[in-house]
Amino acid sequence: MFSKNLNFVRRYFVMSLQEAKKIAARQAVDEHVQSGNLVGIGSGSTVIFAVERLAERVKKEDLKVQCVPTSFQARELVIKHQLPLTDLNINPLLDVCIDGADEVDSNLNLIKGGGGCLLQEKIVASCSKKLIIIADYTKNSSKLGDQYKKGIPIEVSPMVYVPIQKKIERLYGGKVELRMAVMKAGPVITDNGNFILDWKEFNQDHDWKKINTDLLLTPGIVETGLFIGMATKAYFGLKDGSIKKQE
Ligand code: ABF
Repeated sequence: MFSKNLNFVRRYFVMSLQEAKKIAARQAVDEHVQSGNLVGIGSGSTVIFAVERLAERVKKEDLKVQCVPTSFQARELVIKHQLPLTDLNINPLLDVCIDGADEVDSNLNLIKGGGGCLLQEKIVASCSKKLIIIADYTKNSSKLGDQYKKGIPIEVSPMVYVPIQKKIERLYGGKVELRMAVMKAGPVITDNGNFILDWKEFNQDHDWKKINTDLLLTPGIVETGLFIGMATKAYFGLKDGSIKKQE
């Protein structure tokens, strides 16, 4: 009986979370993508709904778009939906990038990279006129670290991950862990052949802009999952089926 109830609660929660992602994604695509646009395609589960909506509009409205993916997953998604692919060397400035996030604070600062695609995500976002974030209600927080407990992802060169781990812990505190693959078979390797460190239990009152700049000056740190001052607007699907917009 207890496990039946638990399953019901779990199913309801999962479904409503999926629904929350879906409504945010569809609304963002409808409000920010126009025919002729070059669109950056983020990674993660929420972006799947955005690409589905794009494909739907291409069929229904004869919308013309070209897409730049931020990961292998995003590229596969674009191909599956038969959307035209392009890249930043052909089209260096995109109209909009639509992407998910692990956490969004009240100043629209983000933690991204839970899926390990932070480098490409930041590159594509930095080449876009607008970065539109789509997420469910669990991603909305007041301070970075309030919601997302898996840490701030930092992509590093494999040859220097231990010195970087130690340096971050010494300078800023917290715990820095090497991200391992499922069953701890070995470290996660990014699409760019690097490792990922997850910086956990950090002080939430850091000056994130400064920390991000300092980290990026460290040889061996390729990119951080701190997206500071980059997002234009965020769409959060809420439990009651409404959407919260933040800009
Ligand atoms: C990527 O996917 C990220 O940077 C973030 O880690 C994640 C969000 O995933 P989801 O949409 O599945 O919550 O965009």
